Amino acid sequence: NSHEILLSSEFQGCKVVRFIFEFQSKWSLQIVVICGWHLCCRFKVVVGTCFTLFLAVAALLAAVWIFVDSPIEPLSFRYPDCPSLVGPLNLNDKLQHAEHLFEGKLVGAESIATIGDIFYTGTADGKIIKIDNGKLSTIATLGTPPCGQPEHEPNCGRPLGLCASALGKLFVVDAYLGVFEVDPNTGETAVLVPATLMVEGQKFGFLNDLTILDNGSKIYFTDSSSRWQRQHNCFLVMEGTCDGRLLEYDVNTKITHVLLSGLCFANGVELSPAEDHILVCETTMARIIRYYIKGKKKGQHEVFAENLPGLPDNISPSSFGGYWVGLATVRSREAFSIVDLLAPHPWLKKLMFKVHIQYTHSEHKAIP
Ligand SMILES: [Ca+2]
Repeated sequence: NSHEILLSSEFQGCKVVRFIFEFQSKWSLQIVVICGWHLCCRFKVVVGTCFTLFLAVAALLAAVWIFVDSPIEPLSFRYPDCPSLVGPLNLNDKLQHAEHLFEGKLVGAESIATIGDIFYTGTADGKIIKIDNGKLSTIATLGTPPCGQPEHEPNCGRPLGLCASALGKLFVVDAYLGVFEVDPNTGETAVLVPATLMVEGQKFGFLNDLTILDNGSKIYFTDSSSRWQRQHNCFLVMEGTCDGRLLEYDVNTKITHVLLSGLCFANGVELSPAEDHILVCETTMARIIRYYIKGKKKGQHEVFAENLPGLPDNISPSSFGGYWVGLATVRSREAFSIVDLLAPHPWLKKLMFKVHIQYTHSEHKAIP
């Protein structure tokens, strides 16, 4: 793959520019653009050059559009108008003053579980880390090395969601490998739901987060998509695929059921304090869904919070009776929001991703 722009040359005051583009090592395209004498006279050389460049870029984009396959098949949708960052959403700098713990030592820590005063988290290099009295130690790894690069993730594993039960057991969902119970002291691991399991006819692609009943009898977890893996989370958001699921694993029967399907990037999941419903962050749609597991509405779901000022990731209960929700990007009326701009224009998203893969020479494919 190569792309080359041969420099322009002057000919009687006119610009002659030749562009050569090669696509996928199969096709090449040559464009010779001549800014004619009369054009030079009327708009001067600088305008002529701009026009030439505009033509060249347009031709290049047209060639990319024709010859490069799009890795995504985006859907068209619209968000509600972005919320205004006023009142409780007023910008502040509180997080800028947060203390940075273990800087550079915990790369990609996504979720935190606590048992007593001990913290547990999972890192980008596939480790489950114990943080005891300020000391870090690796208690378990779920996959096999090498680790550390995005392309290693499918084998190395990426422990994304961690949750401790009231009985002091530690549970981990790995984006690529499945749902595990991990002994918080010895690090011994046992797989509860392998990622290879097909549940109700659909495979797992991107396991994300989990929560567990206080009595430890049921684990609720999310699969963000069966089409895109974690390393392609950006592709999942941009495509707008809605094949995410909320699932329930019965610890006693060892059976996994689907509670909710058709979610657009199912992400963080959390039980309510009364354990009568579950909240699921639907990242792509900037909203949170409530699914009832008890009471009159058992089995039903509804929107709990919508048009969030960003795309929600994980969710945890706060000590005030509400929830903390991490937002992966900002959506606001006061600033430019790329996800809102692109959502109704699938062709524009396709073009961007075609250019991206053409210029990075990267292989990004959905799960077959
Ligand atoms: Ca997450």
